[in-house]
Amino acid sequence: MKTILITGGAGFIGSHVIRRFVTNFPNYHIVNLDALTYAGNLRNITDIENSLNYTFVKGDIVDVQFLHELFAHYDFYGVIHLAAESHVDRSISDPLAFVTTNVIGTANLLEAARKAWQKNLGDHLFYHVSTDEVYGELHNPDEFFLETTKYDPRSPYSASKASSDHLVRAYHNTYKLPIVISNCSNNYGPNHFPEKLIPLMIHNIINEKPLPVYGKGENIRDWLFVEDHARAIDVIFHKGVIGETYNIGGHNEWKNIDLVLLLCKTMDSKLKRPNGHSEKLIHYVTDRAGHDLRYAIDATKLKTELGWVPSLQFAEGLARTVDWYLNNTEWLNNVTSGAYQNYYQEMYEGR
Ligand code: NAD
Ligand code: TDX
Repeated sequence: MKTILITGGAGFIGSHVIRRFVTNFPNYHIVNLDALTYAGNLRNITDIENSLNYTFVKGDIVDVQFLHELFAHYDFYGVIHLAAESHVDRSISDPLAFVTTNVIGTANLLEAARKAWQKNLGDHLFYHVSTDEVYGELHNPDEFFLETTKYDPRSPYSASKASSDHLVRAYHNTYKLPIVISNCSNNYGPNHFPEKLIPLMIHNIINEKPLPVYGKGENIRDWLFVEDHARAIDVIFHKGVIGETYNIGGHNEWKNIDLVLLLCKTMDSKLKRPNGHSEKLIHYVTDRAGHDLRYAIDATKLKTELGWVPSLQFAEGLARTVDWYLNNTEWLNNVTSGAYQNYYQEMYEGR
């Protein structure tokens, strides 16, 4: 039985990765390491929490001593590293938290793996999950991010993720640590914390609150259903070539304002509100500092080399997402009470 460490498994994407691995691979023992920050929520994975091949460990990747002890206790075959501070706006107000978790935390994890695996390094795998934001922003509509695109991170979040990618590659080059990296576009789906565009808009539409669109709403993102990302991670973990990087994306670009309008329309119909009702809530607010214009991934390498393509059309994915939030009001109320209220006020009031 192989034991695999998944970090950040109580978060948005991590919860889908945990569910997929615990369910599909009964011969793996999955250890979920998560610090349960504001973004970590064990309610995301209640359905698998009693599985025999699953263990949850509460812990912080910033604590290197703790990591050494964890690696001494479990004989990990591999690591899938998702734990991170993940929200660009928070990285603008508190950049050091991003350096601490995303840079130092990743360095600690690499060091714990290198030390624990030194006798048979080649028999292990360190999979680092990263973002398309490391490549910077695009202006020309014909341009896409390739695995060979030069890094040009422009926010504290993307700079911290880029640094962590560089550290992972440095451990491969210097110590021969077997690694793979993937850089994915914007995810959406169930369990998405309502600080991010889609769940924030869904939450505000439900509550008939203003819908804060940054700038003119012309920035473009490429959206991928989170279960498709989890499947890509599965494919890359099992079939990816050591030392390689794979881009993951949905080929599904949306201007923010068009996406918000689509959400308004979808939700008006689901909530049996008159057509155009939620659209009136749209409120253009001061732009995000350094707001990247467009991200767009070319995922040809993953398709041709490992056979992965997105499975879900956006209309279906978005309908499933909206239904999930409408059917999980307790989850939504739970994560939007308390500290979220202060966050929301600081981020949006008077903007
Ligand atoms: P998230 O914020 O929803 O979850 C992050 C998880 O990491 C939480 O459960 C949190 O408790 C945990 N965590 C944070 N700091 C920790 C620490 N110091 N020690 C241990 N655990 C800690 O993030 P997400 O959106 O699920 O993103 C997961 C990963 O995927 C991140 O590395 C992110 O950069 C990357 N990514 C995200 C997207 C996206 O669209 N959300 C796209 C591409 C890549
Ligand atoms: O209230 C909002 N209004 C708004 O117009 C919010 C929260 C966002 N936006 C805009 C900013 C972006 O152009 O919507 C777009 C998407 O914003 P986010 O959901 O915050 O995502 P983004 O900044 O694109 O980053 C996401 O994708 C890449 C994730 O948060 C990252 O973790 C991931 O790496």
